[in-house]
Amino acid sequence: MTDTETRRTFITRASALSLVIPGVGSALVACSPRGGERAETTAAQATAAQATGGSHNSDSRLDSSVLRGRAGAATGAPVAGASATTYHRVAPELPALAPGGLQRLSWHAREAPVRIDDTTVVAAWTFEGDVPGPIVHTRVGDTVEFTLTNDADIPHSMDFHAAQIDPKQAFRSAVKGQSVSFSFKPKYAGAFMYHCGTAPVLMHIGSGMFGAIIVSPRDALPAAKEFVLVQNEYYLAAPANGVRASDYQKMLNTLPDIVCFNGRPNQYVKDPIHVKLGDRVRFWVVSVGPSHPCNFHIVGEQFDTVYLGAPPSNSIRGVQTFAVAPGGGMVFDLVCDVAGEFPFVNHGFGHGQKGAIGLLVVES
Ligand SMILES: [Cu+2]
Repeated sequence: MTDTETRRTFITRASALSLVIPGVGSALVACSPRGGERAETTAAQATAAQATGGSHNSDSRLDSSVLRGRAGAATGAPVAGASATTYHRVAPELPALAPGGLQRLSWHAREAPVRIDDTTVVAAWTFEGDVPGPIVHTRVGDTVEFTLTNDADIPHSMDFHAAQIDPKQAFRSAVKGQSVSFSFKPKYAGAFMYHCGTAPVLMHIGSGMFGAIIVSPRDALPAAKEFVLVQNEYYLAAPANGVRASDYQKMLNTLPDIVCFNGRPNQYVKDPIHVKLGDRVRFWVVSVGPSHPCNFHIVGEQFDTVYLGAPPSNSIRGVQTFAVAPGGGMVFDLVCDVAGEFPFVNHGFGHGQKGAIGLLVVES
């Protein structure tokens, strides 16, 4: 066995070990206000629903804190046949900009089984059926027109960190069958998080409702091979019918079972990212948490430039490791002038060991 194979085997085994931690409770099906005809929710409707539901909601107008008092219960419901869900690698490449300066997005919030490795299917709450949700790529000053339709039994919402907008209106929750629409023009460039903002936010992010919106500056950055890495944590209950629900008590305790990039532990160790010698490589790194940072580091390399916010401003040079706070994003450039296999890791190694690691292969 080569050194590389040994390292990959160790990493995979170490990650697999983290999956046997026993979970708490079994699946829970949350009750919630039921939506009627598909319709735009209004603030009045939402407020009325909140009043009748008697639920607290700090930053949106409906919530799922109907779960209050059931701490320790797992969230999400096992889905029939979910264990047959197939695995797919999440493409890390930054997608092209939408033409014409307009990005129209019509997404659905729904529950879905997501296979994150050979042994684990998560009963996830999702945007568009996957974890993370789709990568959005826009540009400073362009327009994002967004509609979220909720197909799920509990309320959900959307909070774009790239927007400056009244959150009580735009980020309000929709009940089943209803939609919320809003638009915005990003003011700053950067790697931004999006997530469901329905309370308790911890539960909605922890169950899979997150992703990245990448905002490029008007004046292009140096040409690069560009990739997006979204780091998240999973807090999972014991398997039931081949599926693992999320465990809210574990989320509160902030001791994750898995920490990973783009929703799958070790996926870029199994199937690395390839670039060519001489390439400039740009990682747009978003740490969605819900509770831990990504201490981003590339073994055997140094970052030529790290943009702390709004590239091309706020840059620092010659960096080994930089922490991306939960709820934050940064841009990491390196120039690949050495060939080889370079592990990119969360250098908080308790979390790197749980799956937040991948390989960048620089081909000569
Ligand atoms: Cu949600």
